[in-house]
Amino acid sequence: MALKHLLTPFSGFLLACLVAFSLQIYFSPISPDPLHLPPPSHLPQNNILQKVIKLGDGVLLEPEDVDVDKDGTIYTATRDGWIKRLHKNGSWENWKKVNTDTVLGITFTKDGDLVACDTDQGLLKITEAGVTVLTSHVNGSKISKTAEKERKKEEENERGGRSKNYGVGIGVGGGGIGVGGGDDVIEGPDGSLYFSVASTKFGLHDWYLDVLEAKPHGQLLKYDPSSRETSVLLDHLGFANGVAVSKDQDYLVVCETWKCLRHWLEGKNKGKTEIFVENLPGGPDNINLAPDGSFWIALLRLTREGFEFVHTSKAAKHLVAASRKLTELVSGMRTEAMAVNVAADGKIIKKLMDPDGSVISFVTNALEFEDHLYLGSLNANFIGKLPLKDA
Ligand SMILES: *[C@@H]1O[C@H](CO)[C@@H](O)[C@H](O)[C@H]1NC(C)=O
Ligand SMILES: *[C@@H]1O[C@H](CO)[C@@H](O)[C@H](O)[C@H]1NC(C)=O
Ligand SMILES: [Ca+2]
Repeated sequence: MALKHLLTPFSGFLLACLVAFSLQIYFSPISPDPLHLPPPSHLPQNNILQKVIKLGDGVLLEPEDVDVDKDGTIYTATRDGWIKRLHKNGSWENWKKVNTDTVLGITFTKDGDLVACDTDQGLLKITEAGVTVLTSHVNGSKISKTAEKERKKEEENERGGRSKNYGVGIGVGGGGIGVGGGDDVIEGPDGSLYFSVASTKFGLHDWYLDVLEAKPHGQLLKYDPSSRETSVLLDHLGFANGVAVSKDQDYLVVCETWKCLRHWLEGKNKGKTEIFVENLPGGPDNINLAPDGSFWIALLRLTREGFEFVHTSKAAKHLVAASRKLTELVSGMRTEAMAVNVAADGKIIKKLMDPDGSVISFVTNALEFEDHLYLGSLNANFIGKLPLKDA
């Protein structure tokens, strides 16, 4: 009798748990696969990135990418919707208003125009005259398919009184935005613009869900300025991000989860794609060609120490995906900064770190210019400037 009394509430509780868990999987925003983490890096830890000088401290809201024009003026896109630039005399200028917090990668073309990836609108051209959209569609459909979906979802959530935002603190805007409109861009030798789409499924605020889902939703697109057409060059990439062109302009490099691919633009292998570097000790963000022909790649620590198990368990992924707090607990971007220098043969030469993120973390870009490294970050209100003699 006593046992029966005990058992009923207990089994009821178990049943409730089971139902709740099944429902959670049923309504889960992700359909996850296991993510195989890279082997531990053999390069020693260091704190070289803690030596950065802070440029524009407090003026620059989460500057993701950095580029330099012919005159040595430094440009970045910030989360308050500006393209800001640093003149040689040390003064910052709010150069052009883009009115969106979703501009990530920027690059200068040989003609001196600034091209920017807006994850919401597509590829933008920014000149003294103003801002124009170069392309927003690929193969007849909107590049940033997620943008509209996200906005609708968020509106519904707000109406329902439960606003979900899985983004790990990126952006100040409230609107849902897609990483689908472009992440990083580079001009090829023939004037084509090559740009990456990190995820055709999840938005910028939801990008950690793409990490958890671990399915290859990324693409490399090509915009041909003469025909004004955009095509898919590479499909099914895992969170496609940084794009760069080699010193001899004979190949381009596009980065995805833990590795970068080399796609030949010229020569006997033209059109072929192969692995350039793999087993990177973090998730690659932007990549930039260095003056000596090597590359600098910013690496993200995707997982906080001790939470690696989440990537191998579907149940844990569903659980984490259901709560923004858990997502923040698991994600490691704000706990560390890392950049690597990779030779033209794909060998990792050097690793620079802020191992506890105490000075800079979430470094998304490393650009070498005049013997310094310029570091963008989605968790800083400055650009880090590191004298390379200290590296
Ligand atoms: C710095 O240079 C820019 C561009 O030439 C100029 O507009 C600005 O007024 C200068 N600022 C100072 C403080 O000299
Ligand atoms: C582009 O669209 C056509 C027609 O809808 C389709 O057959 C083709 O597979 C698409 N190509 C890509 C790369 O999506
Ligand atoms: Ca990027």
